[in-house]
Amino acid sequence: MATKFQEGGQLEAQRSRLGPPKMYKVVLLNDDYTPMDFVITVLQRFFSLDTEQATRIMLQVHNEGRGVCGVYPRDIAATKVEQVLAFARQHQHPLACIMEENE
Ligand code: TYC
Repeated sequence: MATKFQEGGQLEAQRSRLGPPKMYKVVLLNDDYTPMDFVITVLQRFFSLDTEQATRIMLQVHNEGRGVCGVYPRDIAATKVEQVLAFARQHQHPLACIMEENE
């Protein structure tokens, strides 16, 4: 316990000297096959968006090729990408989702 606490304290001190942690955008990409309703469901389920926000982002992806679902610390962004891809594969849709550094 004592060791863990010390390690945690050192990591915390290092991070504050280096500034805030990097943040990552989770981005949905367009394709010709995934149904629009399914994309709206994904945005509601994994990004806690209401129907209006989810519809707006889905249409942006459909019309412009990509759209940002949210911006998160690295581990959370990576988990969201995995969850979206697993859910899409379960339903046999080719939906693509990536993360990229938020500059
Ligand atoms: N282009 C798809 C269609 O016409 C809809 C779609 C929207 C697919 C967003 C993927 O990330 C996406 N059914």
